[in-house]
Amino acid sequence: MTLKIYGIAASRTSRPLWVAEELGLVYERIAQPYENGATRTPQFLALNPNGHIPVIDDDGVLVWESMACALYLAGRFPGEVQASLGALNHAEQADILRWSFWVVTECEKDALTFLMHRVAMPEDKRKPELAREAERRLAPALRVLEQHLQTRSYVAGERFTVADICVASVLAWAQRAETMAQCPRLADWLERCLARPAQLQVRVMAKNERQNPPPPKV
Ligand SMILES: N[C@@H](CCC(=O)N[C@@H](CS)C(=O)NCC(=O)O)C(=O)O
Repeated sequence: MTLKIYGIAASRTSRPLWVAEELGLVYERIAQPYENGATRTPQFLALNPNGHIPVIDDDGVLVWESMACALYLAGRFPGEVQASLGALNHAEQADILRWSFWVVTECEKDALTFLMHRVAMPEDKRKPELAREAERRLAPALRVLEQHLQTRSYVAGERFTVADICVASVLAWAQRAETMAQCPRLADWLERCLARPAQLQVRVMAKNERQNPPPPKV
């Protein structure tokens, strides 16, 4: 059965989609929106009882939580050795795990608040003080990654891996934070990640869906 990825691209579904596009996987994309309770139907809750996208259905193996989805696909479809997004040894595995968990626990909430209140919401709804506070809390974490990248080109070493996808997909929300300008290695790494053809492909999907919003599927 074909691998299924549920979720619109302009959401955390972009994480497993980015992995799938990098690996050239054959998959069916079910562009399930999430607004207006679309993920709270009994049918959708049977896929993910939390009522969130993304969800992956790999021949009956259901995976939710976007980072778990990304890590799952990278491990499940290792591809050619050099093109593999997953770990090739235990040291890489350690980096992939710790940085993926790190970005969710140390950065995601503040990066999202920053994005919403500095960039994404209509100006009259933004609360600049929330963006400032989020940016202030985010700064030490960004410096930690800046330090890590002093001696390597990618999060887990010299090879682009799923760790870069997990971390970049969150830090892209904070790309306009002032601390980025003080973290040249981090800014350069983020730019390289976001310029990858697979990531551009996901952004095209998101743009198309913004122009033609898909109806709920499940
Ligand atoms: N921690 C979860 C969060 C998922 C999440 O909040 N997804 C949003 C879209 S980005 C959603 O489905 N919201 C709809 C809802 O909660 O009703 C993950 O990373 O997958």
